[in-house]
Amino acid sequence: MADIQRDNSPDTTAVPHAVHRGDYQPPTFLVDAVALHFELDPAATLVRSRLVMRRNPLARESAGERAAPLRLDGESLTLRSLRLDGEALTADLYRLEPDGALVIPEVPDHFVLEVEVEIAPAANTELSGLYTSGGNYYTQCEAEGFRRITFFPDRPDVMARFTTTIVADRASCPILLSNGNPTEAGDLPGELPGELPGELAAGRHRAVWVDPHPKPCYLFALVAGDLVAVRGRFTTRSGREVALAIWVRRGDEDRCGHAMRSLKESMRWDEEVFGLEYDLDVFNIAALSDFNMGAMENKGLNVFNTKYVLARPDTATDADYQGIETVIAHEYFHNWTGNRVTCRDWFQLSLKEGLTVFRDQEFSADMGSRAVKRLRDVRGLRAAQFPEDAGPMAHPVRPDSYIEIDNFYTPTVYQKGAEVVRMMHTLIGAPAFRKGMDLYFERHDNQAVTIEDFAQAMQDASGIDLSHFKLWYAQAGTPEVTVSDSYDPSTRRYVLTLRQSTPPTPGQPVKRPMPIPVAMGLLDGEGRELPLRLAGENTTPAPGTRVLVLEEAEQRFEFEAVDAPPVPSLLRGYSAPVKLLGMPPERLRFLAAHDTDPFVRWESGQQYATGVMLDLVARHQRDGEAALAAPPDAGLAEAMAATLAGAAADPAFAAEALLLPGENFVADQMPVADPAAIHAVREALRAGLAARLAAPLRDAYDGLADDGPYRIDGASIGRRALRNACLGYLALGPGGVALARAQFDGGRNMTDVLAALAVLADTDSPERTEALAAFHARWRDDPLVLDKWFAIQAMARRPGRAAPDDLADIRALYTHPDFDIRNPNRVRSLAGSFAAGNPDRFHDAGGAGYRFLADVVIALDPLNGQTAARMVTPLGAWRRQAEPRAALMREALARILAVPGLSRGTYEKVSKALA
Ligand code: B3K
Ligand code: ZN
Repeated sequence: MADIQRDNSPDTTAVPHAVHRGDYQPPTFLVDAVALHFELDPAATLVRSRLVMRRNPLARESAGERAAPLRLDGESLTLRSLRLDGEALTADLYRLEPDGALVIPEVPDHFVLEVEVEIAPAANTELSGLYTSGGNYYTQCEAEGFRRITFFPDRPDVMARFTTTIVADRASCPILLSNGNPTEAGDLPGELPGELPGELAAGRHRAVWVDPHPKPCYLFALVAGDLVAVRGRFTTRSGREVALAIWVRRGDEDRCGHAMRSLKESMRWDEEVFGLEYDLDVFNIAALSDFNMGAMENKGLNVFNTKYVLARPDTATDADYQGIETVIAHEYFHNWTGNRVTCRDWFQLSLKEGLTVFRDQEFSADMGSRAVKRLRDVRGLRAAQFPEDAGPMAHPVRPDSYIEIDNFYTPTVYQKGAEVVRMMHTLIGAPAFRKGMDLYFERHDNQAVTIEDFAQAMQDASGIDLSHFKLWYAQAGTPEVTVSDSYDPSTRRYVLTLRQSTPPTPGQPVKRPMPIPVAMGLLDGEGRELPLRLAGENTTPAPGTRVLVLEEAEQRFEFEAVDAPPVPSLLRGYSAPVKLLGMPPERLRFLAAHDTDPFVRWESGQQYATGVMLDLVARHQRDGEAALAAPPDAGLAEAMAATLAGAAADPAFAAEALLLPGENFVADQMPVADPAAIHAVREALRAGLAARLAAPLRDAYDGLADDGPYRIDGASIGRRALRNACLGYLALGPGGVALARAQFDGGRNMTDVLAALAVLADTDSPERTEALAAFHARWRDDPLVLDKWFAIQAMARRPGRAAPDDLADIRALYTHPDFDIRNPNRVRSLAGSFAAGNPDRFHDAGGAGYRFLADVVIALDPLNGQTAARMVTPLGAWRRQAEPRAALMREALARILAVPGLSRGTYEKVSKALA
């Protein structure tokens, strides 16, 4: 072995540079097989790798040029030894680059490279690569974490077969997991094909895992430690027996039932809907509490944030249960959309993420209420993706460049990406979409491909030209569709005119018209569907929904044989991720009451309420508090009363319809936001509605009381949601605090307890103090529940209390003994919930909210750049605020940017926000 010991920590003084999509080159070298050997130790883990490599025949090397050198990515690795075809390499035969890469100038066309590195998992606070959490070992490699484990071509288009040997202390690490199938385990050292010889110390044991499926290194995983399994079985429809296991810390076994059920349902659903079966003998899920995101789809060994695994009625809300179902499904579905067929490069990220979100949305829709699922997904899109599209980080679903790829796991790539897939599904129809999926797997199994390849499969399977449609992947920004229409009773002709435009975004000043599928129907004055026939069509008019495609900047759609003046119902099911403008309030009210499409019913009610709120904000800006004294808008109050009266038919839907649009959503509809006025208006409107509807709200609340056993089915969830929506209003009236307190004390599940606590937290009462203290005392040792305690207080806004006092209380949570900046869930609970969920206090005109967020980012960045960068987002929206807020937000950003050695991700977010 060469006597070398070199550290390649990244050079933090270099100015980060951007990677461009157009610069893609195929890999110079391929890895056919990799054998990894880990000797686990918290301070000094040895990683030996044996790579069977060859030059890529497809790599471009211009004639006459010398054969390209071998370049392997690496970061924060200590190189111990290096052998090429069995020969130790002396220091003059390789070099370590400033970015951490290992370069070997001279290599043959085929060779075996053996590398030994040392890493320090316990010191890894970035939670990327191999790290420890609670004494156990976990990995996270997507997007570029594998290079923090060993030297490797860390890019998704290098797919290799992995064999992994893990050696560890048996007492502290009884469980050793990796990708693929387990082959051997035991105390004794042994020689396996492809494995490096190693000395095994006493008390240590080992396990060998073989993954038969070639995969990119971002899907590598290792989990080791003292874990217990909750087990299950699944038989695939072709008869493969799969052993399922969810690995958690001792004591959490009774919280895994819902995750296990969700997993089995996902496996069944993917077989039934897409014909996709699981392809290994085991499927493992490991859950831990220190995790940068929700979960990770590593082949055969998914790693999960405990938030998306652990649930018991007394610890988890209905929303948590639904989140678990969705995320378990999402990661499982990646086994085909992401793992078997993966991305050629990270610009194609939405190839796997948009498609897999679409799949998990469809799964959840099939498991519960399709209508409620859809409107919630749309609300999520508008809460996160629309602001992104309107802000400094706006980017196409397939971005053109990035500085830090971790910054591009965005609502645009995920949620808007899913909407783009959904539009294809709408345009070509479900049967052709299924054929397109089959063709995609037939063509590309075990390949790393592009978004074009996916669209091509859909085009070839459907015969529908999607070339214009692909603009959705390239053009950023949210299109705005304006509607106008006219009806001529003498000719019975109805003309619908739709216009579209997309605002400019950074780097894309001029936009082209997009192909926008508009699912629509026409209603007569009684709310009946009118038969539809476009001029020139030779068909019998048929009632119901049809899809128009708006492709030009402006298009007329002329309908014939329309017997009555119609009301158009547009974007049914939210058929495209656009903003619809130009619907007058009386039509919105009509549609909210009568449309046959539940999405349009909900949406029209929300748009109507938004209009009412925007009017009130304008009046508040003009007349001050006096504007709020008037009783609530009669149309809104009547709509709410009607919702309550008909709530029994669909409580979950009624609960959604009762909620007023959120403050951030209303702010997004204004050219310049006014957070304080929006908050005042929304609260006044809520109080007015609560007073006006006190009796029916109370009747509904009492009527929904449930003494039966806790159930997590759709009907029970809907009833709890409706009851808690009523509580939100009742709390504002006389006796409201006592009602919430009683629910808090008597609540038999976390959904009801937390809803009551949230209500109390927004009051200035002794009940608030007592309830928060009681909650803390009961749950102080339960991290996931304690996260809720932090979040509720971070989002609290007490009427009549001075802003500095509220902000001081929130800031005090940062120094609370239970706050831990190293735990991303805790950081998100406090700082993330505050910035996104408490707009009035975050946008405090004194700037204290901005300063707090900047302080968190600055403290977190050196420990965990990825999570720090995510926290920057709310500050980037300064252009949407008036002075003095805009200047104070810029000041907070500038203070972050001035910190030396900023992580690449935080640097990118902050510098783009200030550009
Ligand atoms: N693919 C992962 C996300 C990885 C994020 C890396 N910064 C989880 C998912 O989307 O399923
Ligand atoms: Zn995903």
